[in-house]
Amino acid sequence: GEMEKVNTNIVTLTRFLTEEQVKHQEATGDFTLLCHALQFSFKQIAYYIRRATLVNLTGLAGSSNTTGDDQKKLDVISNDLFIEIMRSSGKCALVVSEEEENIIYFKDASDARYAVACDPIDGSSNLDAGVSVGTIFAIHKLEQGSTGKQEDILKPGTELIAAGFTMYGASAQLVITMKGGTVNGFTLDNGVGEFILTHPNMRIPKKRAIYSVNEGNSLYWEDNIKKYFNSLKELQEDGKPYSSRYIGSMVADAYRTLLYGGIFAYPADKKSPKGKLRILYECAPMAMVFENAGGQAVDSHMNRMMEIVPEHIHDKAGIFMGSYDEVEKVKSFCKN
Ligand code: AHM
Ligand code: MG
Repeated sequence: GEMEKVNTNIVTLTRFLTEEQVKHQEATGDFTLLCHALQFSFKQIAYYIRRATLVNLTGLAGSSNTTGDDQKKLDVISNDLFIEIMRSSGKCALVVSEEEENIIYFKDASDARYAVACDPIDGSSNLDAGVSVGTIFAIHKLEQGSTGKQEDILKPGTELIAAGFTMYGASAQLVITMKGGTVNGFTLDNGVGEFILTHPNMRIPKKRAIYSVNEGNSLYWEDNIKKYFNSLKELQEDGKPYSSRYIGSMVADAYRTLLYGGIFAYPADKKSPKGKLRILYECAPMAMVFENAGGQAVDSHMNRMMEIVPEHIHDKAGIFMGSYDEVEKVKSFCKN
């Protein structure tokens, strides 16, 4: 038979980053090296998640407790891996992690020019069931002359140099965007251990009748939020109500929303007046991805998420993000 046509012009994340670097004459290569370190941490985390599932199923773990505790350790392992990889990159002056109460400063990285915020495993309540989880990251540049201080990370999303996430699903999917740039998606080819560009220039559909929210919280929602979600359950112009999809892993819900369109929400409510999701390493980086893909992201006051300035590193916000038109719709209900 005819020889199968094989695509030999493959864009790996490494190639992609190198080509991006060449476009910026002032680039020193530091950012590229930081991204290399980042992608290595994602590969490591992906590997551990995959193994943990197996270890759990077969009871091969070194401890007697093969369920809860081992899985919980994944949070810790991923956090430790991430921090060590950032430290050893030499390009990162400080890290904020969901798993760490305080900022971690890397004093040895004296010429590091970046600060990274990260949720190493987001959606960890899903780990035991083998449901997709993810890592979210956000990269800031240090202020001129700074060797790393709190102000270098307590900045709004509009200041981000780059942001994105990796979803550990049937395959690991890495989505990255840079300031003023496009959104690009890469799939981890486990065979060669490389992230391959599979989703260049991702654009979120302008609208889609899918909503993603923990409806179990609706008792605590403000009235306008209730009205908005109730309106989605009525017949729309096409004669059908919206569909509901909720995984409970922000990265997985966001990734689906990015591809299919729709809206993802975690509103602030009477029980959690500041919302649940964290600004620095959950809301802002996701907002940057959604905006650069042509969508929108706002907080519970319908203010642009990218402009919210956190006071503390673990500050939270309500969030609505998704297709441009879907966010317009929630604004029409909730804007006062
Ligand atoms: P985590 O960082 O402790 O895993 O919590 C964040 C997760 C998000 O991934 C997800 O969107 C949300 O919490 C789900 O919360 P809930 O279980 O309240 O619906
Ligand atoms: Mg989280």
